[in-house]
Amino acid sequence: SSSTSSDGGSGGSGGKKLTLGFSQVGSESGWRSANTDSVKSAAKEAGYTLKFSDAQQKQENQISAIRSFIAQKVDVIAFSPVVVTGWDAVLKEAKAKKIPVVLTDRSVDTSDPSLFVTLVGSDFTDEGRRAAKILEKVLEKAGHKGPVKIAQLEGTTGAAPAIERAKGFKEVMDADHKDDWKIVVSQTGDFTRAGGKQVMAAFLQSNPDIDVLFAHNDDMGIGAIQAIEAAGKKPGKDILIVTVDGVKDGFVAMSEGKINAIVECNPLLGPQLMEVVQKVKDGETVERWIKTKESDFMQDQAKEALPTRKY
Ligand code: GZL
Repeated sequence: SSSTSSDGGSGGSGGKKLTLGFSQVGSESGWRSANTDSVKSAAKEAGYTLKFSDAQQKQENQISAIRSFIAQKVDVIAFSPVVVTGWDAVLKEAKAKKIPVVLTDRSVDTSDPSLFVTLVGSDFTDEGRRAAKILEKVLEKAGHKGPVKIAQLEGTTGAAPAIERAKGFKEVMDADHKDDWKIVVSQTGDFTRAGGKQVMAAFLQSNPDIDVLFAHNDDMGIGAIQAIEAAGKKPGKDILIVTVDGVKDGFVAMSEGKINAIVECNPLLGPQLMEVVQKVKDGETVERWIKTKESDFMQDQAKEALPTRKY
């Protein structure tokens, strides 16, 4: 079953401490661990009582965690939905008990927009576009001429970042690279290192002449690097690699020349989340989408950036 923990805040500004129920996707990647740390430390800092549940990437665990937060009458429920569909019923139960819901990181597809107040998170479609744009720079720097055969390691099937990163990347491909870029193979690696390694090994069997790997997160890219090296090829040279996230291990791989560029996806959502949770509890209106700030990095920026990376 999923693990649930709760730690009392360090005493808020008088009055009843705000209690926040948070359902986290799991602990599948370096990004997720950094996101969890940010949520927990920001809740402590804000003096909130945090009830935290790790769903181990299973939607049913998130749904039962949300149900238990409702039963415990928490003030606000926040969660990062592992996939975009299947939330209406449980969110309607929260609405019936007048418990506001805040989404962080990933969004949901719902016919009833009143089921959540706001999303604190990145624009994944834009991350996909940025990945394609930075790939143009990587190809130019590598002096690549002619057609480009691309392998894509997709995130968790049905998850917003997987759907939207693929969509944004394809938008740029269709607009600017109809004649020279082709995604020859694409499959989910479930955002994990093991998944990236396993699927990349299979890609190399069926498509030994891949020029580029676009991985939806650093962890799958790092797993893929192991498979590429096992196949006797040089990651970052024989196969150019672009990933998303910007976790420390991604920057290390980039400083070693094994990843060519990284599109940052900021996991440090804790402070923004706590700020919006207080406003929501106080009945203030908040923006529908509170976007995180993030940038992109080429390989030659890795060494200099590493010491100041916060996650
Ligand atoms: C993106 C987040 C994704 C990361 C992965 O905001 O949902 O999930 O890109 C993580 O590393 O597993």
